Amino acid sequence: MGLQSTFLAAFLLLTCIACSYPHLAMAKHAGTGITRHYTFEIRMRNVTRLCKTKSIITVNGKFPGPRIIAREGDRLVIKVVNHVSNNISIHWHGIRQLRSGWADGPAYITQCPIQTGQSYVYNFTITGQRGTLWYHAHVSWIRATLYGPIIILPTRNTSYPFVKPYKEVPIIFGEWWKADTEAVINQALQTGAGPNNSDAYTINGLPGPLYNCSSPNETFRLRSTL
Ligand SMILES: *[C@@H]1O[C@H](CO)[C@@H](O)[C@H](O)[C@H]1NC(C)=O
Ligand SMILES: *[C@@H]1O[C@H](CO)[C@@H](O)[C@H](O)[C@H]1NC(C)=O
Ligand SMILES: *[C@@H]1O[C@H](CO)[C@@H](O)[C@H](O)[C@H]1NC(C)=O
Ligand SMILES: *[C@@H]1O[C@H](CO)[C@@H](O)[C@H](O)[C@H]1NC(C)=O
Ligand SMILES: *[C@@H]1O[C@H](CO)[C@@H](O)[C@H](O)[C@H]1NC(C)=O
Ligand SMILES: *[C@@H]1O[C@H](CO)[C@@H](O)[C@H](O)[C@H]1NC(C)=O
Ligand SMILES: *[C@@H]1O[C@H](CO)[C@@H](O)[C@H](O)[C@H]1NC(C)=O
Ligand SMILES: [Cu+2]
Repeated sequence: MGLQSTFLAAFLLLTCIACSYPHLAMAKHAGTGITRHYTFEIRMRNVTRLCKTKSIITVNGKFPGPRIIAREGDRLVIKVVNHVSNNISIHWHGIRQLRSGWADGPAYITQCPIQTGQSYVYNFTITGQRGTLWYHAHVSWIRATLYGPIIILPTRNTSYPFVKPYKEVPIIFGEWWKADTEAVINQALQTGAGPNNSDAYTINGLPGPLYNCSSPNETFRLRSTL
């Protein structure tokens, strides 16, 4: 399963939460929210997975990237500063950009990518949506390491249409390549063959315990305290 199909699966999984409750879209309070500011410094960081260390592109040195938390009706103002040598843009995946298409993120579609040393301010409101979405880079395969959750809470005094869960943990599926992911996609584009398979599937950036060389503190665990 390639990167694209995995993200597609995650996309379907996550967006179903939104599409199952179309009536909620009516319960919006556009313009009643607050403005939440974030700064994303795009930086390299060395990360070890499967016994191999490599340099990856991250948001603020975090992998996965930091959580964005907002309420339905809020405005998000996210300044992205590019400190790496690659061009960058970030897609706020699943957010309906209502009259803010230039904040959507796909490079060369709705914006030029952010070049090295440059910054761009994404400015948009969240209207008629709640649940968990995610953001990821939208140039080449940089999204292999640059991604993180967007948590949209209901407006105050509004509940989700289900019983309050015991615990809420954002879960993001991904894939890990020991090789440089830009080299993987460039080779595929040059040869016309499919890109090399990843070396591991990941949950929140960590492989499971069954791969060779999955050290205990570098594998995903979800503990229950019930
Ligand atoms: C990653 O490690 C290499 C080799 O040790 C080092 O040269 C480089 O500066 C490190 N990069 C970062 C971002 O720490
Ligand atoms: C970065 O973006 C600029 C402007 O679109 C483009 O001219 C340049 O070729 C891009 N660089 C890479 C490495 O893709
Ligand atoms: C974000 O967009 C709103 C509406 O267009 C505008 O009033 C506000 O000044 C913008 N904020 C920034 C930081 O660009
Ligand atoms: C939420 O409910 C509490 C208690 O009923 C009330 O005091 C508060 O004003 C409400 N807040 C909003 C934003 O409606
Ligand atoms: C892809 O896999 C082939 C076969 O294992 C290997 O020779 C090649 O170096 C890999 N490409 C990259 C970019 O890692
Ligand atoms: C782990 O390594 C051993 C020895 O190289 C190999 O036989 C086995 O298939 C590997 N297991 C996985 C899950 O990659
Ligand atoms: C796991 O433990 C090793 C040895 O203490 C440490 O070097 C490494 O950074 C840790 N990895 C994580 C992801 O915390
Ligand atoms: Cu996307």
